[in-house]
Amino acid sequence: MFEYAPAPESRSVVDIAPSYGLFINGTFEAPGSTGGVFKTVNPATEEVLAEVSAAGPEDVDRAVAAARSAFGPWSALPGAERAKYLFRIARIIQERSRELAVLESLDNGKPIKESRDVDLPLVAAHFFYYAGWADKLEYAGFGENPRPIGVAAQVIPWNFPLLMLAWKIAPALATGNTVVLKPAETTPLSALFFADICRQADLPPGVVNIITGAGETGRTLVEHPGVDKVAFTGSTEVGRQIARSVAGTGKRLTLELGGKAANIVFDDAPIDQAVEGIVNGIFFNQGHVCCAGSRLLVQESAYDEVMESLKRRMATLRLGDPLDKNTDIGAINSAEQLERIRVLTDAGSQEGPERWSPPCELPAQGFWFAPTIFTGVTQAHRIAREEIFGPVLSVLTFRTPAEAIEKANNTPYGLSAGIWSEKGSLILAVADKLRAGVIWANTFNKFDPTSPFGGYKESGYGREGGRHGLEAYLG
Ligand code: TXE
Repeated sequence: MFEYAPAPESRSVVDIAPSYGLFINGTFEAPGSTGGVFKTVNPATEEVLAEVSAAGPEDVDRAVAAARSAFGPWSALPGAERAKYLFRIARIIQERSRELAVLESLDNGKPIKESRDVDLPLVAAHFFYYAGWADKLEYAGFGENPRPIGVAAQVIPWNFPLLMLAWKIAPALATGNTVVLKPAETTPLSALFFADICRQADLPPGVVNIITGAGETGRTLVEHPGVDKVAFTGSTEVGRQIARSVAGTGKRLTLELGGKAANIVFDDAPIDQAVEGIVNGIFFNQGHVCCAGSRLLVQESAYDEVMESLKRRMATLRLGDPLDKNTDIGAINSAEQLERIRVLTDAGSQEGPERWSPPCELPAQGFWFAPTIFTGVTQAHRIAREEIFGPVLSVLTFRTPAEAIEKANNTPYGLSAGIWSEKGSLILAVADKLRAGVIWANTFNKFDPTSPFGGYKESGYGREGGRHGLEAYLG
């Protein structure tokens, strides 16, 4: 696992200040008397990266008021003018992508090759894509004079900090809404750098406000009476709380919550390709992915071949320094998340399934978890039912397509699924019966700004991405 160690990407390309304020009405401000401060750390080293402000109720009031004042003029701008700002933001993101990729890997723990080659290109692509919509809304079937909703409260998680921000802010701005966004408390830095990009792009003050803080700040924001629309990505538990608090207020709500996706491999699938898809499906971003292929369903007749090839491939994965360009598996984002993974994997070991990891030495400092598979898993086991959100794969088997469908759908979630087969007719027939918002065929974890993304059941409701992503921001 550690046979080769090239020079890491230099962290000197990013200049992190010792402390950050809240970005309200176009300027960084210290929190008021109800706020505070907290530290954000590099999960690979536990080194403190910066001190960040925790917005209190007064700060939330100011941010919502700033977004409200900016809403009138911003929504009155011709779409082509709003597009210019979004194009400008997209170009600045491209120009600063090396710096932002290093920052994201430092604050989140993800491998630099993922932040550099996946996150950042997709972040820019979302701004370009929605910039292109801003002056075409009346042609998209939303009515002759599509109306923005108003002030959007957006609360995002830590697994794709800048990409989740792009998913939320780009369509909101394209449609003429203004925004107060709260990043996750373990990954606030890239959102604060994005605030600086808004200034660089001369975005009018108040159109985007970034307030940092923990769950309490998020709760205060989504419950604020000055908010017209709430967009949340995070845990199902918090999603439920938000749905309850928003009920009856007239606020519009979209929720993107957890998942327990099935990656279904039929015996006629090209096995090498399928194994790449299985590895990418669960080990990409340390498995901190809501649509991760965390349940592998293998047809019994292909089981031995798939497992042998999968273990061989897993033994080549390199775990370590997120800034090393050859790292495949970085750090777990926080001590809390590591503990959640440990609790569920301990339960897995105790319940009977067999546990396997390739030989792997974990760094002494920081939060780490070796890539792990459990075989002999049944649907009754906790590791087959609960979202682990880590580099842990539960392997189940099936004999017939009907059994694969039954097992894939046997989950309270419904966000994504993957199907591997040479037969197009089989893929279509199975896909038709899966209750999942996104279904990949002979690939996994493919994202594109033009495609809608969202779930069924406890995975939430509403769609982000594509034309559908605009609907959520039009009244
Ligand atoms: O999520 P939280 P956590 C799942 C995953 C993970 C588990 C817990 O299974 O192990 O959730 O992660 C803010 N009102 N997902 O604890 O708490 C919080 O500050 C308003 C899947 O990190 O939901 C952060 O900004 N906001 C998921 C954001 O919500 C509140 C991604 C997410 O944090 C709040 C993340 C409240 N009452 C975790 N409480 C996915 N769908 O991708 C917290 N927050």
